[in-house]
Amino acid sequence: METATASLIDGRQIAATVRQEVKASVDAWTAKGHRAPVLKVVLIGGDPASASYVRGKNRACAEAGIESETMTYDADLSEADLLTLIRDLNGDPNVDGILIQLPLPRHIDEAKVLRAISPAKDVDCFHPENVGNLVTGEPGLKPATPAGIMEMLKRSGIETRGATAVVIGRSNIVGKPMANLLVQKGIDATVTVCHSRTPDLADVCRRADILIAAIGRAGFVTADMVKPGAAVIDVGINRVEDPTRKSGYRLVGDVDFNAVREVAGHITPVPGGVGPMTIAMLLKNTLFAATGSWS
Ligand code: BQF
Repeated sequence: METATASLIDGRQIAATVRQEVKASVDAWTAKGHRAPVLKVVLIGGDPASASYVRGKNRACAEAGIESETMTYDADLSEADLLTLIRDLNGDPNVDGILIQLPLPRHIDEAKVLRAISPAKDVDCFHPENVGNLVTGEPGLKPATPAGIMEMLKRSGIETRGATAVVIGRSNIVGKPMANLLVQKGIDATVTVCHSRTPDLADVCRRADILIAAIGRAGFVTADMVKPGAAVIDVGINRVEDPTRKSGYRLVGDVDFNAVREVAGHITPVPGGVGPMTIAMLLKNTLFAATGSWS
């Protein structure tokens, strides 16, 4: 039997549109005589993936007219010195946004560091005050990956109202804030959060009109876990060995893409899906931190 293939949600394309919109807003802001928005990125240690993410963020900022400066430190930077640096950036009126690139070295207490960032400059939205505002539905900064997914759903015409949404993964960065955004008034999805201890996970997933995979395991979501016609959003970025690539690896998501695309109605690719939206929403958050407006 012939089966329809899912339509691809092109994250690169949607992100490019968002980035253009941010650029237009930045241009309007500076045309009124304000300085350009300024983002400070703190990169600690030599993790190549982190360095590459930071380069991507800096490039995206430059294209949108946002000034970004990366402050690079050795992995042995002390927690006390990092806290001092954050306090200096908090008090600097020429800094709008502060981003501490994660993960941090093991000797640094991540929660303590993220609490030290001024909520008004917290463009990753990890400060408890911003997390609280997200949960209660107050306006403000939103975590970039879940906000990017909301933007993708909206701009792809995927109905959330009355939809059953299943989020696989309960991280503070993706799963928990994602579930909170989906249940907000006006979005109106009915949300289930699954994790490694969830019984009958496949059965739960099969009820989803919107299935969000943020597990961190390559190809975890298989075709039998997907309701026909569902929108499948793949947050995973996993390295798998691939001797045909000159790097020796390729990136795959948490979804078995080739099998699931035969069942789903909409699907995001990896790369080129959620990842570019994360960067676009970081720009949007920096615009908001600088101007107090989303546009
Ligand atoms: C794409 C991240 C895990 C741990 C720390 C575009 C990004 C990724 C993929 C990117 C991520 C993941 C970032 C693509 C930022 C997303 O084309 O598919 C962009 O730069 N990301 C990060 O800063 O830290 C992480 C994932």
